[in-house]
Amino acid sequence: MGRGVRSEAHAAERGGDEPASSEPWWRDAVFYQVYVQSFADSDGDGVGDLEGFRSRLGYLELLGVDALWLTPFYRSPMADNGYDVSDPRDVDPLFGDLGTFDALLAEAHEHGIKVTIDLVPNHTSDQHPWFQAALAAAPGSPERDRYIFRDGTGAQPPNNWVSTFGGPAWTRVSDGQWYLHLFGSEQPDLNWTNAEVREDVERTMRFWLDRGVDGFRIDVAHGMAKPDGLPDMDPRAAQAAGPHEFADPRFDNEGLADIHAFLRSVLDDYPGTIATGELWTFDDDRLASYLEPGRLHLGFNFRLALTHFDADTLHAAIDRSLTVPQRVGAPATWALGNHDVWRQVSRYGDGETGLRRARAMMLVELALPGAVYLYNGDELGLGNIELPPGVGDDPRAEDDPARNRNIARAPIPWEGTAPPFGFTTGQRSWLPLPEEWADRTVEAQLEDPDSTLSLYRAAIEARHSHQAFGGEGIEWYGAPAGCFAFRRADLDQADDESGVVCVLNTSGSAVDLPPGEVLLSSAPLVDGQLPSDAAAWLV
Ligand code: TEU
Repeated sequence: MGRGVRSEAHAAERGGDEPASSEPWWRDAVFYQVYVQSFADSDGDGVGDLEGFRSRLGYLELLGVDALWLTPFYRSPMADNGYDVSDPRDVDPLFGDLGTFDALLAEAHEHGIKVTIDLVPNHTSDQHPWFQAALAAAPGSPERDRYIFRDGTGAQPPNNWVSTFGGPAWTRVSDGQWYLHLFGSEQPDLNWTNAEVREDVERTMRFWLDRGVDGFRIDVAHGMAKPDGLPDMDPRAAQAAGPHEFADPRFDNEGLADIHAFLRSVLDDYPGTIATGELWTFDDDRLASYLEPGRLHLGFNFRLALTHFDADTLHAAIDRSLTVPQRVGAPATWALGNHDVWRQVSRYGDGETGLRRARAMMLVELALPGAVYLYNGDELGLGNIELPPGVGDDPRAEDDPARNRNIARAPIPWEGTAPPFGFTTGQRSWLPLPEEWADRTVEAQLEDPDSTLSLYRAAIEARHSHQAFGGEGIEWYGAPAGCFAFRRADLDQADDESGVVCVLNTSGSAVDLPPGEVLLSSAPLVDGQLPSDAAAWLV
């Protein structure tokens, strides 16, 4: 059954007279992030590819997701797993070709699944023809103006900015000038005040939109604009964990409003397509400004992912994440993780405890109004992996192995009893799959009603079919210490006492549940009580 059919049914269940099309699909969609090199490998080289992914589309329909986000599969020297793009309008041979992409796009649409892809407009690869031309050209040339080249002071770079991967954000070229890179030195930042940069990004967007994609996830959407004069940063900002507590002129600059409006204007030529900004922005006003009408549709932010498993702090984080976008008429966007942060199972304590908490948080996340992003493997309850020395190097971990993001990017275990669990027909996968994942494979979980995969499927299904998920509000209930409870319902209908109540227990002991029938619970009830590290939905 196509998604369109289902959303009509959904609207009818809500009792609205509005046709289903009046609510844009993305406002409450469940997105699924496919980390392409880790999803499914069709050619045995140990790296996931577009054909492998296409062959597994049925799984995503079974899971019930509405839309996909594919991480970069463009031509790239792979210095940063494809976020260093040398040709944004072609498929890297590692992943297939344009024909494979077109086939998978058509097939995803046949399954009723929307497809969004990554757009990397902040920087290119150092192997991009533009950057090669810039290196060959003289200081002050039009070729250099597409990037951010500056003179330093003696042997000192132009300012004190550091790369988010560590070390200076400037690299010196042979004639003495420096170029800026907020990420690796293989990822020179583009100059967004240069008209050619805009034209080229527009060309890239239209290239993929004309092929039929449903939108983009905008990489580093808080970073494309740089402030005049490139003032120094507060060095403490580099160490700040998550929230930007110190002055950081590298990000969140004024010029972004115009850039976001420009991206939006291109998308507006393709009705129904969207831009989701990757926003490491923790200032509420600024985050809201990015989502004003005429700017980005959705703001993928990290507040929920960076909040630890504690009912009170989660309650506050949810309130903020909900109200900030709603101020400007945008839906909230929820994510517990992605390919840049630790797997939630590992963040919440690893082992059985980590898994229990991750399952509970999934029920919380899917009960919330707005768009939800899931990251491939979360539905299998995967945690971080250990990397043997020399395997899976990450440019972010050059100075500090603890910052390696590849521990959260292991391939998907599909079937069988030993690695590589059907991920590849070859012997080796680009990152190892742990032996212990024999009970985490798709095959092992699919028919098991108690599995994490079954819980995800049931939650996504209920989110799509239950009328309580129609509204955009939540109402908090009183709850015992260490717990919270909210009712998800259409709050516009004042007398509506229906709805789904979501209860989370982060306390150390079991608690009584409010009245109602248990629709789903992340762990079995114990004598009718919700155990610790668990959540439940009641109707
Ligand atoms: O990530 C950007 C990013 O996550 C950050 O480094 C962020 O700017 C910083 O932590 C703020 O504190 C995206 C991709 O998701 C990532 O995989 C890429 O490596 C990066 O862009 C470069 O393209």
